[in-house]
Amino acid sequence: MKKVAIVGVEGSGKTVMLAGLGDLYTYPDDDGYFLAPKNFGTAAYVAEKIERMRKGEWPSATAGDEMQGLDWTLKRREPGARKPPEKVCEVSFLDFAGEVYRTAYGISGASDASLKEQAEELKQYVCGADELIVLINLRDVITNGLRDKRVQEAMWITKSILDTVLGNGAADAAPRAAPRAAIVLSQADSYAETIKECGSARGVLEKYLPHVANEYGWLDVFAANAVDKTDLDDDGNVVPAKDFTTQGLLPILKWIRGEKVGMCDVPDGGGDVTVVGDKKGT
Ligand SMILES: Nc1nc2c(ncn2[C@@H]2O[C@H](COP(=O)(O)OP(=O)(O)OP(=O)(O)O)[C@@H](O)[C@H]2O)c(=O)[nH]1
Ligand SMILES: [Mg+2]
Repeated sequence: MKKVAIVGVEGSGKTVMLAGLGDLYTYPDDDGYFLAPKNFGTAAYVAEKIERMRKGEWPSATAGDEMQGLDWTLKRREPGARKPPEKVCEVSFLDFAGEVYRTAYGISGASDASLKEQAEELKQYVCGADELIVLINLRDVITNGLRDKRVQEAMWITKSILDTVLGNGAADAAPRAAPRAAIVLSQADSYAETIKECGSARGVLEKYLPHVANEYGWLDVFAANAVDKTDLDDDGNVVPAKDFTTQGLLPILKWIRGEKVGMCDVPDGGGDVTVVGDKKGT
């Protein structure tokens, strides 16, 4: 079983992304890959969240005591072949509250015992993961700037988890081989123009988070978005458009399959900007 840890602070987009992945890969992609849920819990999680989004509502923020394991089998169906799909690997994810992540890797400890327990569980999950995807919602950085306290803390947590899992000299560094890791700029539809201006996801990281780019720019860096189309509701809030697709998550499973995504290897950030949909209220 390949364990993939997708981590990010509150509101970085974990829940929407995981539901979107399940939805996107219900049907085989161009290469025939799809995700078959291994249990009812996983299938129900995806169905409930996606149904809500189709009605123009985002899923609720994940509660502090809510930890949901999601298990899929990645399969490949050869188009037109009259034989069962080939099983590629099993993939498991964990959805959890960003608050737990903040407690596990942030600057302040938890006074709450159950939060502490959850944070330990998360650390163990991350420690045992084969692959790590760190979500950064750059919209907050672009909008509020690096002086914003929450932005600063989010970046500190990002550094802390990467140092821990990659074993950058920290005392509690992972005692085993470092997992494969990627930085994914989440909700990229909402700052697609900026990514285009900067030429690539790596370029936007270099511009807005130069210290993260300096230390971790050697990792795979790419952009993804769980919805490609949004609307404004009566109160002016951005909500998923009824006909949204989750195509903007294609790079994630590609990366998990071990393929190159976008222009990850181009140091000067050449052309391929893999952001699907870039308009609000369309
Ligand atoms: N435009 C756009 N907005 C998104 C996308 N994904 C998430 N959002 C927005 O970000 C909010 C938070 O997303 P969640 O998936 O709930 O975030 P989370 O990381 O699970 O947050 P916690 O459960 O609090 O840790 C959503 O309610 C949406 O407003 C996306 O792909 N595009
Ligand atoms: Mg959540």
